[in-house]
Amino acid sequence: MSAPAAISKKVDSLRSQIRHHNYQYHVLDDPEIPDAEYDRLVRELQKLESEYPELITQDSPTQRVGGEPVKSFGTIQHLIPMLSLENAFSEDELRDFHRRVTDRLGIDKGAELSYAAEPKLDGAAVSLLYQDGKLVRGATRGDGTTGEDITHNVRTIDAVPLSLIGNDFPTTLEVRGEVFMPRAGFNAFNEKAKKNGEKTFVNPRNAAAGSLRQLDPRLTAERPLDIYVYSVGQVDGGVVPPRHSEILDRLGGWGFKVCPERKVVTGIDGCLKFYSDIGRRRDSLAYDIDGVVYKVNRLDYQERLGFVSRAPRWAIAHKFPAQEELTVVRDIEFQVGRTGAVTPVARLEPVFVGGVTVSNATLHNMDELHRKDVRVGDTVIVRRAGDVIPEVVKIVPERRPKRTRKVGAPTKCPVCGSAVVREKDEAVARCTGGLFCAAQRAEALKHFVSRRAMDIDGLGSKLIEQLVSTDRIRTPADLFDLTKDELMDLERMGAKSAENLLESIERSKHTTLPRFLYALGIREVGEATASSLASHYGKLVAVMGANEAELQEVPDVGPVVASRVRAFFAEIHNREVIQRLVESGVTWPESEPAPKSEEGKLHGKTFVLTGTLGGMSRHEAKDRIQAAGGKVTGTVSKNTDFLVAGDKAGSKLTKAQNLEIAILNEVQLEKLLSDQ
Ligand code: 5U1
Repeated sequence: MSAPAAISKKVDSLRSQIRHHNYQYHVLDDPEIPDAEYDRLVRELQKLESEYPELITQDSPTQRVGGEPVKSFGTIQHLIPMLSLENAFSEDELRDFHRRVTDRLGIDKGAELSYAAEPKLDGAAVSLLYQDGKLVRGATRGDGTTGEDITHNVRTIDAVPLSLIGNDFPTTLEVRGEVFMPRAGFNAFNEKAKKNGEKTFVNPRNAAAGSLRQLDPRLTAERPLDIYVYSVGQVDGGVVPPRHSEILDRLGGWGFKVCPERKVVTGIDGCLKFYSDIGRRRDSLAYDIDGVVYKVNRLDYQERLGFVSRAPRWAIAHKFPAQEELTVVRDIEFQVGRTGAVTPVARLEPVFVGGVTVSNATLHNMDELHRKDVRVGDTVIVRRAGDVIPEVVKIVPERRPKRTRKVGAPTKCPVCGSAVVREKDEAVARCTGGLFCAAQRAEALKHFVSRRAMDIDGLGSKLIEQLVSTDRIRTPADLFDLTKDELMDLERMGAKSAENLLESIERSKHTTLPRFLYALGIREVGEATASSLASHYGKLVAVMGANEAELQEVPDVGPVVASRVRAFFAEIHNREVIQRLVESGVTWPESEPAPKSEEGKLHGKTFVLTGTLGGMSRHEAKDRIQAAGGKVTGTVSKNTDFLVAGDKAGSKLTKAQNLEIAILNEVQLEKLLSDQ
């Protein structure tokens, strides 16, 4: 018995709704409905499909997950070879590339040549083949000519469309791109694997490649994979536009996810600017990249340029300095931090990585040291990504020498000799010396004077260590009693530097409450929390007097933070230090406490934040809106009152314009907040 026509129609309608919401959520990052509503649609479709299995189709959104494991990977021949890219490791190499391109094309106006530029993701290259708009095959790059059939796995990636949107796509369309694991997903995945005693991945690239090479698609489905497509391969029964950038736009319209950072740039100057812009933002992107790619934008030019062996002459990858290198562990020592955390640190043969020379790398904690089995003498992979502290990723077992030395957990603090204890359920061991420990005192001071805290210029680590080890400074309050003569007694400190430092200490006395709270170094209180506390309470005495339940009324303050704040101010010693700081002249403007949410002027108003705000972080903006009684959500809808749009605002801005929602820039938001 076949399904009634009404059921078949309902199934079609549910599928197109689910596809639409999938696209909004996974591709545009702009969900229109809550997750629960989406789940309801999927469940309804699943129910109908189980009642009428004859209606199940391969491209139904229910068919992503749950396929049977395959016994082995089939091999496939790529219809058109999957090429690799030539690399440029320097500006000179990029200029050579540009010169070769313009010479071959015979154009002397190289300055006006357009390139399609985008980040080069650190993932796994794949080919996706669509027939009549349906995904029929997914393959790895392999050696470029022959790849592995991973259709069962690519189908599980939510951002891979199973069927395309619209009706103007070619009958045969092969699309190429990079499957990657966003950093947040990678970290969460590894955390979970660690907890369960399972194997972790070394980096997001290995995680993506490893996930695609699973025989069981149910395992791949559990991995937080994503994709950006970057080119087309075989195209039959249809046409694509004459510029690479337009092809990417078209792919976006058919339902593929294309990198939002892509841009058309002009000439070598445009390329270099793109490289430095992306390089600057590299650490704030949600995924790992290892450079940027430029492609001559006009396809007729690409055709004229052709190929050399396996790489096109019309494209190049401009690489960032490597973030991982090999080196040898000379020793393993223990460092004591501001909160007493005792961290194993590998002392390394100096190595140039991530743009600087690295000779120390963290091993995080003893569990990590044991898990990675790092020993003195081992060759290790060191990673330095952006401003993040360099870390030992893993050892290279094949290079382990016959004689290595294992290092055990210290029972006494290497600096003050106090006991080192590890609380139950804590990964880190801590020195119990508190402010008796010179290392903890020095680290607390370094934090206190740091740029985003009290911002005292000219007081570097070496000076602080001298001041602490000679006992001239025991608490931050002692800083404000320093004299010029005392400073001039220190190594490498002349009269002029001493004067400058005293001036800088004097200047720092005029600060703000968020900075002061942050500078105190309360555990779990970072800049955002300090800001929240300051805007909620307005005055320091109010923060100091709040109990744990009251503290939890502050946006983003949960039980752990509340108990840390309470414990800090309950400590008589800390109150004395604060008292002395205030007596020394440290001061900040205080304000009235923020109104309770039902009293705030923004009460009842819903905001959505999008794009990059220049003067304040999104987090800070959110805290301040909430402190004024407003609500901040992630989705633009007819219930939104204001969209705050920063730089590079994307689809949320368009949607807000379509819904005629009031749009504020940062200055207007600031005004709205300060009028409260
Ligand atoms: N972003 C990007 N990555 N990537 C890798 N574009 C790009 N293009 C590639 C490769 C291998 O090859 C082109 C020749 C299509």
